[in-house]
Amino acid sequence: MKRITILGSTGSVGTQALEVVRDHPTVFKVSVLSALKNSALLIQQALEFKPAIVVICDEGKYNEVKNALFGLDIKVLAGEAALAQVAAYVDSDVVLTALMGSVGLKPTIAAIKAGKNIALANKETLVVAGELITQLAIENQVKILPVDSEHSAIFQCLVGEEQNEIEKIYLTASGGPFLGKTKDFLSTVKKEQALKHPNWVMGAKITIDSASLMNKGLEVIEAKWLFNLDVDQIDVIVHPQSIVHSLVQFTDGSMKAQMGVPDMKLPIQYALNYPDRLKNNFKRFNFLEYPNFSFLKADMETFRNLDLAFTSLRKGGNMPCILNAANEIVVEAFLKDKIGFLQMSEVIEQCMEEISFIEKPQLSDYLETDKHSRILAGELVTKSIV
Ligand code: MN3
Repeated sequence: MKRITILGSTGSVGTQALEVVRDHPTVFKVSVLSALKNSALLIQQALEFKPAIVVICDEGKYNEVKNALFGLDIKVLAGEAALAQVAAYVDSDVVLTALMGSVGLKPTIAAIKAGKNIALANKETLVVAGELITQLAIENQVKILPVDSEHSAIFQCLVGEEQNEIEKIYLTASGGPFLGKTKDFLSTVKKEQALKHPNWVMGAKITIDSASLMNKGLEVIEAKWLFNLDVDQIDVIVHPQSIVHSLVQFTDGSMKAQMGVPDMKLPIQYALNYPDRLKNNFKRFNFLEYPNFSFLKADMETFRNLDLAFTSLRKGGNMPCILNAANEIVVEAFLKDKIGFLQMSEVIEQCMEEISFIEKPQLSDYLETDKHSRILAGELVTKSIV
């Protein structure tokens, strides 16, 4: 049995991971579950999956969870700090980090130090501190197994290719709901339009990131660290059908792609049970439903976030951390109608210009950078007029 810790079990990836566990009761066992504030769902999940520990980050809901699970052999903890503690829980083999945003950093570090393999769904962790995390994983001999569909695709293409060099990777992007739109159009869009993703059902933050192409930008940075690449070895190609999940090109020009119907449960299942594949009844691809595949250049002039992400990666140091923190603030502001769609890029760019650059950051530098960028981005949002 693989014993699994799910940090962020009530979110989109978390709930889908539990569906995978439910379908394979002889393969997986849940050790730890954690939720930000959805206590009702956390209680329901705890009653069904009987983990040893649950964490509710919102401390105001501790009593509710504690009372609901009274008499059961389930330890209840509260507060964000408890995440790092449970990430190192001894009776667990894999930690699925399905948290939203840079809050995933500390628990991921704790899990790696405790020798746990990481099923990484929280891309912000690698965006903020990719160098530190990958180095730590090597030192502690743990695997970082990507859950992000594009990175899972690359990871699957690389199985059996350990001795072969990668020339280039292509990350595919659906283009999101605003594919082909102009800046004029984007200047007036509202959250309701941005939240309608054509192919994937995901949480609000990542859906907005997909609409602005920031999600692809974060994925470029994630790919750099996961696969130890130079920025020039990473390319983004728009593929609106979202069937080719990404491609690897080797030094002989040969390319491998991983394909499938868009369903996050597939990369989740692959990461949780790596290296073995599991039978399932997920929808199968049908060629007749897709007579044409298309591939287009990503429009980085209209969707500036992707360009900003490449710029931050070229600059290195704490620059991706600044980009990520500012982005978390502007997405939250956009979801509250406090800022326009295009202004999100403007605030991020200004933060990248104004926050002090640190070439070789330590963990404390990342945490400080994250904090300062959030404060500055918040001030810029307040000053902006929608
Ligand atoms: Mn993705």
